[in-house]
Amino acid sequence: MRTQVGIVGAGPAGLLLAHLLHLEGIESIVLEDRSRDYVERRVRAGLLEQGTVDVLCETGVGDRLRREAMEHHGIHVQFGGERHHIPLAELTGRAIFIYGQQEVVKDLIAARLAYDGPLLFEVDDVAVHDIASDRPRITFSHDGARQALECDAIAGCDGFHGVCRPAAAAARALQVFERDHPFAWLGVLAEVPPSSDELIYAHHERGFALHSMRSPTLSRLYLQVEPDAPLDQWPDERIWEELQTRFALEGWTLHEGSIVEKGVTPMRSFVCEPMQHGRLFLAGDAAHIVPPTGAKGLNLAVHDVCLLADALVRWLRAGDTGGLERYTQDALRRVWRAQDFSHYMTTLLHRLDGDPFDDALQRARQEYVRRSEAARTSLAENYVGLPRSWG
Ligand code: RFL
Ligand code: PHB
Repeated sequence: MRTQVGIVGAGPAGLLLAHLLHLEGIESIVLEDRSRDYVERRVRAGLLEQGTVDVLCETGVGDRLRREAMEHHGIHVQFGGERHHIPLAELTGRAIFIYGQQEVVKDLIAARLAYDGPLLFEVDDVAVHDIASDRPRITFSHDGARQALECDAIAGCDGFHGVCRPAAAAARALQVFERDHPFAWLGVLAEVPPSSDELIYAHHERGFALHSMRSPTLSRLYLQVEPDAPLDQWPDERIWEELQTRFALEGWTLHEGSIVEKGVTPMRSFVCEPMQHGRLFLAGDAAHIVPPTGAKGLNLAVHDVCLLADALVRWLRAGDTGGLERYTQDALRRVWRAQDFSHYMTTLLHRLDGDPFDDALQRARQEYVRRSEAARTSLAENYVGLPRSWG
């Protein structure tokens, strides 16, 4: 088997890359180790930046998104027993959109299959070879048969636990920048209309809580919990009780409903540099992870593959290697801005259990957000996402 670009992983990064390449007449094959049903049901991100929505709409995969996404012009942050509104659109001229990651994935899979683009689910034992040569290969098993796929380039879009970053690291020294946060998020999906028309990020002495949503009838809620918190310690009643405590505000009610999905996510900040070796290019969570407090991971994955698609097209069409050579540098500019912002939001709003100095800094930062329009504008500018002019 042969193709121009072999893509490992059918998450948002891999599927969008395949789509962008197809629009430019470049062939690719996408290999995914899970089933279609699994990737279409996996509940993860929910918040898309305006720039992400623009990319999906401009490339013809935004029809359902345009109809179903919920456009928000602000968020609430709560601390010290008070709730403060951050009017994102007024401060930045841009909005944010609520539309589940699995809906983006469904739309991209449907688009891929509509033009018979190769997309293989349930592949096993994926490995990449000869990445420093001009004939890199991917080997894998599918339907019981071992296959080899020869490519011009390989895109490692296989998420944080994939095989591509370790393959790059085995071939060259990758520098890793990492911070583990001493807590996790318990996320639930509940069949109850959202109790607020905009997201609420709450800091409470018992820990952080986030109120988000998926639709007019589905709420998405998160609680800061101990890392590796076993789910059986979190029966539904305990979750609602804890949410009620952390969001409590006079004159406001958190509506409860039946919990239909539950999961625990560790909080991690991670970047590997460079994001490439030879003909292997990493994109999205395969190269970097941010804590979800800033809602940046999926948006960064989209930005990476826009850069990568453009660079691959120029190389495969005209032999111009400039974009590929600059890929890491161009992608990391936005990645590090998002790392800083996600770290800021995380330490602004979580229970830190740190030393008194950290707690005092946190209070000073919250006070600054409460009192200064400049602080709120900075938060808003980062939250809605940097404009395209940032590169
Ligand atoms: P993904 O989505 O992990 O996709 C990688 C795909 O590769 C497959 N795979 C392999 N396939 C073949 N061979 C192998 N050896 C393979 N190993 C793995 C996997 O099955 C999978 O299908 O990475 P990608 O495409 O880079 O996308 C990144 C996003 O998924 C991630 O950044 C976001 O979900 C992060 N995130 C958020 N991002 C936002 O922009 N806004 C948000 O509101 C937001 N909220 C969140 C989030 C992530 C969360 N969790 C669960 C981590 C909220 C949560 C709770
Ligand atoms: C979500 O809706 O899943 C969501 C929203 C905002 C975040 C993280 C997750 O910061």
